[in-house]
Amino acid sequence: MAHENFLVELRGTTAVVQVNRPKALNALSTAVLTEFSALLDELHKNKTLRAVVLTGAGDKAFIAGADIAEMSAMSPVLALEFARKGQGVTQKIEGLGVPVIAAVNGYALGGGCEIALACDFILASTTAVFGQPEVCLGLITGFGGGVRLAEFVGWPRARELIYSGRRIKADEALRIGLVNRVVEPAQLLQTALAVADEIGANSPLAVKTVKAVMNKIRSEASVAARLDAEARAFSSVFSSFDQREGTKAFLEKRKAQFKGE
Ligand code: DAK
Repeated sequence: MAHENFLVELRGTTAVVQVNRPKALNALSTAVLTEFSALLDELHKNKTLRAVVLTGAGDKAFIAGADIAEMSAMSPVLALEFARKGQGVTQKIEGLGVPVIAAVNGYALGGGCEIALACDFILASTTAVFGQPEVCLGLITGFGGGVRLAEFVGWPRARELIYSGRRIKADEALRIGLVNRVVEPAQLLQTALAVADEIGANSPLAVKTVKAVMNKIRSEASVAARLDAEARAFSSVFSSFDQREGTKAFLEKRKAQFKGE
């Protein structure tokens, strides 16, 4: 299948996918997102694949964000559709049966950073620049970036980056845990392919299963853990005097005499 905004190349068992819209620094328009979604469906069907490396064409940008020109004229209804389309792409990346490695070779801003965050992990070149500058444009993150950024760097750092819209370079991204490794630009693809080969040498079934289970645990654990913590806290008061006194007092239609124990 021919792609208008992507270059796709098979290197052994790894698909190297380049977002290729140089005139807009690979910004994500509706057309790019639609094509991206179809491309991920195609990759999903390829049973010989063991990994995907996602990068940007050219040496300037991974993805410079969602398409600002398109967003400038969007109604709230279209914005919702756009956000859903972008979220659909991030979910398909997470749902792919093989790991997706983001090889960030330049600007990864806004929606571009969010796409990198949806990948299994991020490798970066020394020229990479990350940021969530949506608030500088009167926007907010739309492709699930807030939550995923917090998973990578923790809530306080994510808040600071998202509220300030500040851009950070590769060395800071490495320090705060946003990226796993930083290499020279000329080494980036080669490094990503080497990691992909390492993964590809393992049981595809085991890798697929562990990717799925890690994503499942990640998305469910917070809710499950919260519910569990709540249930345990609820149960813990049942060994107290106050619980017995409070419920008893209600049934006896009198004011409870609590002891705080
Ligand atoms: N969209 C559209 N075009 C873009 C673009 C973008 N995000 N980024 C760059 N371009 C275009 C530029 O307009 C320019 O086009 P021409 O003027 O040549 O026609 C061309 O790419 C080259 O860019 P520059 O001339 O600006 O290149 P520089 O090297 O000087 O600067 C830069 C590179 C990356 C620093 C600069 O282009 C820049 O600041 N770009 C914008 C980066 C940015 O703010 N990205 C975040 C966008 S906001 C939501 C869904 C999604 C999102 C939000 C909400 N919902 C629906 C709820 C996501 C939002 C975002 O991603």
